[in-house]
Amino acid sequence: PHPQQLSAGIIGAPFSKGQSRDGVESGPDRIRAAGLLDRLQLQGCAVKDYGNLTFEDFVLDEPVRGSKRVRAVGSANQRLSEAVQTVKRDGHTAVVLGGDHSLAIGSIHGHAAAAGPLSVVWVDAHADVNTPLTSYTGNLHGQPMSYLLYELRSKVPELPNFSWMKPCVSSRDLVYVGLRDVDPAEHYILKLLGVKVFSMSQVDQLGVARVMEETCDYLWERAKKPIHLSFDIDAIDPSVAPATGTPVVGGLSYREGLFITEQLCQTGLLSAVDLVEVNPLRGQTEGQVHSTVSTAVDILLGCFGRLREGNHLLDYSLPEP
Ligand code: EXY
Ligand code: MN
Ligand code: MN
Repeated sequence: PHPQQLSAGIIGAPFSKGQSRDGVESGPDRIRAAGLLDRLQLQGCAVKDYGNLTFEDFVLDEPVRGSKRVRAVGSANQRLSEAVQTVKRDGHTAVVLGGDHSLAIGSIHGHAAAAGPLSVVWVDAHADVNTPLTSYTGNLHGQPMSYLLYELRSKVPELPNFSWMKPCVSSRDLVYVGLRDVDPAEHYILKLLGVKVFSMSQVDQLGVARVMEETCDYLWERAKKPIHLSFDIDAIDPSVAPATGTPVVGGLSYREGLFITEQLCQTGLLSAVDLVEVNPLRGQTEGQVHSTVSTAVDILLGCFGRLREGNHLLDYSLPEP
């Protein structure tokens, strides 16, 4: 689709309690300050900014089965789910600016509640599919997919402030791209469920073009469903996007990252995007922060039709001499 046929509904989700490093809550404002809205509008895309969500504070939020700040994460995601449902019912492609990746729980839940069964493309260095019982760290940002998958329902304990949500994604409708730091239990889960994974090995082997071709073929084998892209900035190599909480060497290049967005946009099925884990406080220099934030902006522009070959508005006409 042409950018002028698209509209973005932007939700800021300045949430950081799915992990332990300060700073990721300033992601939404930094991404806006880098000109996201203006640049989307300049490429012809309609934009509505729904502002930043606010989240409930929990004074007592003791670990549950080793997982940290479960009540805060559950409550924040309930709000986010409702916000995403509103944006989808208003007819926009939803954009969730994180915040940490635990936000995918509410984002994907809300998207599915409004749009029905989804395909999920998860671009990340990590699989984020630990259950509360397999996590080494207790951080919820390493767990969101385990709450969302039907197939893991019986493996996830009941948690406070999570009773509003039910799994809504089938493991056959999930594709990972960019993995390179997967815990043993996560690897076991991915193999057990037969999840489609394009780790960095497959990106090396096949190239990003074949990876995206196979991603789409795989997701469309049964039906063309709306696509939810959950893009963790740490999928991109830390030489380009260092300002993030859990950087891992050997990641996607800037070009591979953009190519993924160009291809997904061209499907015409991209229905919601998360851009998470930008943490300005994790950059060692202002240059590192700038590089990370501008990569995040470019990824989002790619999701809304920006092409590296160039673009022009539909009513463009050459000036007459
Ligand atoms: N697998 C590790 C954990 O469960 O804590 C690391 C997860 C990092 C999650 C990042 C955001 O994608
Ligand atoms: Mn992640
Ligand atoms: Mn990650």
